[in-house]
Amino acid sequence: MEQTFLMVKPDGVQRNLIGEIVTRFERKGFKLAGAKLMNISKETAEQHYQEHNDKPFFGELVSFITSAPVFAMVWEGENVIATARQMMGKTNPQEALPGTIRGDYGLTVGKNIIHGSDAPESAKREIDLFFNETEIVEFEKNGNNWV
Ligand code: 3AN
Repeated sequence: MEQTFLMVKPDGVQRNLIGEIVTRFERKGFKLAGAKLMNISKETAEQHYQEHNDKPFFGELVSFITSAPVFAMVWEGENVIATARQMMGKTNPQEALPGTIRGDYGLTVGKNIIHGSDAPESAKREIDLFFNETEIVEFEKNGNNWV
């Protein structure tokens, strides 16, 4: 089953949006396979954003993402990579549609609440960067047995 890496960025954590964001993906039907609140080191941040290392905002990006804890997650489900990106909305919250996470809660491109992998290759790379094998849980979900 497809997996993606999603992360509530420091602004989302500080604004108490972890629960809201987790709820959206749970209710959509995706399965949480791993999650942790963590501080990101400068080295990990630079690796994570390696494709932007020639951009003028690279320094800002790294200092923001390392400025306070993030909530890192692995989510699983059919087409989860592309669907999660749709649910996040466009990178610039001013262009993100209402109903999307960035459309509903974001104001600026620098602080846009959430990160999500954009392709299978980046999903694998980012999951491996943030999680070790023991932190990703394989389990059956059969909710009716629990009520
Ligand atoms: P996305 O997060 O939607 O995949 P990317 O990969 O183009 O967007 O950009 C990575 C992150 O870099 C964005 N989440 C955003 O926080 C930041 N970013 C993108 N463009 C700018 C910009 N022009 N100025 C400042 N930060 C930016």
